[in-house]
Amino acid sequence: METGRLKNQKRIWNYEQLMRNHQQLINRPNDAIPENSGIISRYEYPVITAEHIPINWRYDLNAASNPYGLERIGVNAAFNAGAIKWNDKYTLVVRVEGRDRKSYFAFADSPDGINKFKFWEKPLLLPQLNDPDINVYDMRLIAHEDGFVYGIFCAERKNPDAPHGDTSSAIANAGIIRSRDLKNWERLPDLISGSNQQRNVTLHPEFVQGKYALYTRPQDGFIETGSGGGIGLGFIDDMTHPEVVDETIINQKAYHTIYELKNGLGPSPIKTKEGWLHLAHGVRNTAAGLRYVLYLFMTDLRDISKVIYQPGGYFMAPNNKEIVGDVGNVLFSNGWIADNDGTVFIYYASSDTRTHVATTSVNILVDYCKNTPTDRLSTNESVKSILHLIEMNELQH
Ligand code: M1P
Repeated sequence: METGRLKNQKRIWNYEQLMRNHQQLINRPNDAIPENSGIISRYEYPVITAEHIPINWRYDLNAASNPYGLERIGVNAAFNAGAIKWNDKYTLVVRVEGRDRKSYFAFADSPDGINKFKFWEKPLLLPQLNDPDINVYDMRLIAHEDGFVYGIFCAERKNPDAPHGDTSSAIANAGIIRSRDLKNWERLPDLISGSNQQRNVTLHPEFVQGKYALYTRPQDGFIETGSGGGIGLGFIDDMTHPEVVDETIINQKAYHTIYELKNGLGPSPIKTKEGWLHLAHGVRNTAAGLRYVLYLFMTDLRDISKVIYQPGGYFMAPNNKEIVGDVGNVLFSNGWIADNDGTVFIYYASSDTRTHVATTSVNILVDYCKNTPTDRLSTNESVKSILHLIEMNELQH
């Protein structure tokens, strides 16, 4: 018979309590916190965390084989979610990262985009190519006008040319799946492009002159951008042979900006009357490591390679609790949903750990893009923008 501390440990196993706590977490009300800037509302709690992962994905519920009620397959983080409105539900494909550092995809949905996000029955088992994925992450979901929903994600494998003893060099490329029901997925070949490394790839939702238009982020190295410096745009004739041609950089990294080191597109753009609205992340280096913030820009409706508005600075940066996590000082977004009434739900992750929502509207985002001064790349130009605003305000009195 077990006595003392061991006996107490056995008492911890309480399946009902575990389920109750989990339900409470999922049903916890989440209040909006409007920001003084007027641009977005954040929410009190993240919408999805590692703790939201279903109990039966983590615990062996058989008391005989799990007498101590231990968690068998732990989750490290639940973040960087792609998003789509599907059957009237706000549906996310979440990057779930196990404690073994392998990420996988799992769908979750909510009736209102903010509350009660609940995972589907099982995580997604991705169809594999001949060269299996070692890790996958950051899926964008795109309802394309061809009738398919595409899932474009980063598929990572060890660099076969890494020198002996180098166990970390990797090759990242864009993996592609498509579906008509979000349940049955067809795997297409990985992206064929002129670049060694592709992350942050997503598809434009409409055909452009009969072709698929793809946003890319070519890089020379897994971490180093090298000569590939920004968000690219290229074209594909046939998604079953996804070779991107005419890839050009449409949004560049630049010295002493929030995207000095690198940038990358988030989700696919939202169509507005005044242009395509884009959400991206910008990265700069600091003494404390990389800092990832979110920014917006708009492109022309007729020429999607032309940036027509780009507000200076960031749109959202990690704040308070968001700064801390597995990879600190990071905001990242690869999913947003624009509702028919113009409400926009921005699903963003903080510090590679958890998923949040921020809400705003298409009108506010367009106004923000059109009327926030651009970054004119020097401190004096920034002061001139402030002086101009003060002058304009003086005219009000
Ligand atoms: O750790 C921050 C982010 O780093 C990568 O983004 P990028 O390719 O732009 O540097 C990705 O691994 C992303 O998942 C991660 O959130």
